[in-house]
Amino acid sequence: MPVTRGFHRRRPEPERGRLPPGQYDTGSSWPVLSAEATPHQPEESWTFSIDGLVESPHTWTWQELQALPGSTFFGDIHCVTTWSKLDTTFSGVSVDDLLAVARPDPAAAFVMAHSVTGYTTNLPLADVTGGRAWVVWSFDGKPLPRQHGGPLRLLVPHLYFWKSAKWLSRLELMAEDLPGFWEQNGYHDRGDPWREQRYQGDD
Ligand SMILES: Nc1nc2c(c(=O)[nH]1)N[C@H]1C(S)=C(S)[C@@H](COP(=O)(O)O)O[C@H]1N2
Ligand SMILES: [Mo]
Repeated sequence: MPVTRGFHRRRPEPERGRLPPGQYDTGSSWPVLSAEATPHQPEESWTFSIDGLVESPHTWTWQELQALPGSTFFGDIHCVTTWSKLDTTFSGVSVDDLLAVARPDPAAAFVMAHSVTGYTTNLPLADVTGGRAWVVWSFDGKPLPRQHGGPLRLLVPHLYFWKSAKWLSRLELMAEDLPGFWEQNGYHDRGDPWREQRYQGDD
């Protein structure tokens, strides 16, 4: 029963409740999980676009992104392979601010995030709005390392980390849900770590 859960159990680690079910704290390490080779396109030629079902498709250059009002996330990230990393700090711009420029069509309900490498991942539009998603280029105040998605990655920390596409080039707004790379390979469409939505068929 949820009400009595933990009542008879000792909880030595004070922060235990911060870990979603089945996750462990990876501490100061940060595993690299990449399906592709790390791309090395320079920042100066990087562009990021929002297109698809929007009123005003828009492409930002690297310099234009840096000039936007900044936004910082401080909190935890959770990989489906069961590591979580606590107290991370990522900075960039909030997806809300980018969408305010592109103006989603009322029919838009899903997003496909595209990496320059061809990696894709799908998300409900509602999961990248409301101050819960960022396009980031710095970690702990330093440029985001290449192997972790630098120069630019998506950050959607309330979902499993495969939704946070590295080397982000594009958010495509869609009316219908289409599976991205891992979702076509058996992973869950939404991927909420607190509900342990790891694989297709999980709740
Ligand atoms: N382009 C791209 N983005 C990606 C991935 C990938 O393989 N390619 N892996 C995803 C997965 S499964 C995780 S857990 C995180 C890993 O990010 P990290 O390598 O910075 O820890 O990136 C996600 N974004
Ligand atoms: Mo992952």
